[in-house]
Amino acid sequence: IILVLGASGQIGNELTQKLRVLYGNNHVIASDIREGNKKMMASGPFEIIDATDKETILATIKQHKVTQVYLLAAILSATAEQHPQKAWDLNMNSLLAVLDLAKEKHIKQVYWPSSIAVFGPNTPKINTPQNTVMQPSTVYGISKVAGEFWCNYYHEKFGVDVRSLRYPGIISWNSKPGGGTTDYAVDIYFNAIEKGSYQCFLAKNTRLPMMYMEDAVNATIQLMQTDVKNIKNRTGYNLAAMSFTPEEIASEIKKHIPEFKISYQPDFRQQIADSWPASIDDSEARSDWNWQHKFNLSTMTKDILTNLQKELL
Ligand code: VAH
Repeated sequence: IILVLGASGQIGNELTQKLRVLYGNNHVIASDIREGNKKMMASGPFEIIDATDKETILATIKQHKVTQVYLLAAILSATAEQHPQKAWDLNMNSLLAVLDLAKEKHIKQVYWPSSIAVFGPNTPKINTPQNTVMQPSTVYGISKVAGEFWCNYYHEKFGVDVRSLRYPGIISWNSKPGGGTTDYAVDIYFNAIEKGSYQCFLAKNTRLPMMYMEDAVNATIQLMQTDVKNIKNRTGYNLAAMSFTPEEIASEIKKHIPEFKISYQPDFRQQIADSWPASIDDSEARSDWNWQHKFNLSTMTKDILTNLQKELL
């Protein structure tokens, strides 16, 4: 039985749906601090759980005989800059609670998402390697670096089977993100369909590593299903698919919506984006457990616009 903490979030929502398809609706307990969307609430068991509340998580584990926990509850980069203490508390205390439950043998396996936000301004920006300088300049990035080392510590010291991926920016049409810096690449599609224009909060040449949600969800499940002997990294595997700028995604959209207009109004999130790599080397994930992305900018754009046109029009 799987428990997803943070199931109402951008990744948690899609991950829960995919896990339910694979394992059966009643084998995946969804939970979050607030209810999920209609589809989530109708497709299987849901519980209101504060991901930092170890006792409640333990009670749920016992009640449903949970063996795996996916911890997707977090405060993302932009919101974390506005509420540093809250972000640190949620991002760290939820991880430590779940790692302790695994150390105490209440669960067998943990998934915890890291991020390319672990890298900072003095990290090599092109094809950033798996092992390199990590001096994040954001609260979110600090919490992710700390989290990576806690995961590795619990694995080395207590044998906890915790697995982690450094997600790039993740783009979805089905669930809206909240509080991220890469969210412009989600908002742009909704605006292109609904308004035919978009004011981008990052500068036009801001290149960032990005990935379609379907690839991110598949990578997560693939990592959790791979034989333990293939896992050589217990901090967080670099994971990549593509890199693009706002200008490039806008011109891809114009191939489908020729009259689409974009303008640029960088805000405080520009500084966050500028501290991150432009592209990521994920060769270790590809060699250790056969990771392979499927979507690039043009196939992702086609898939999103087709789905949104069905949904919104
Ligand atoms: C954010 N989507 O923007 C997240 C992610 C690398 C970006 O960590 O904060």
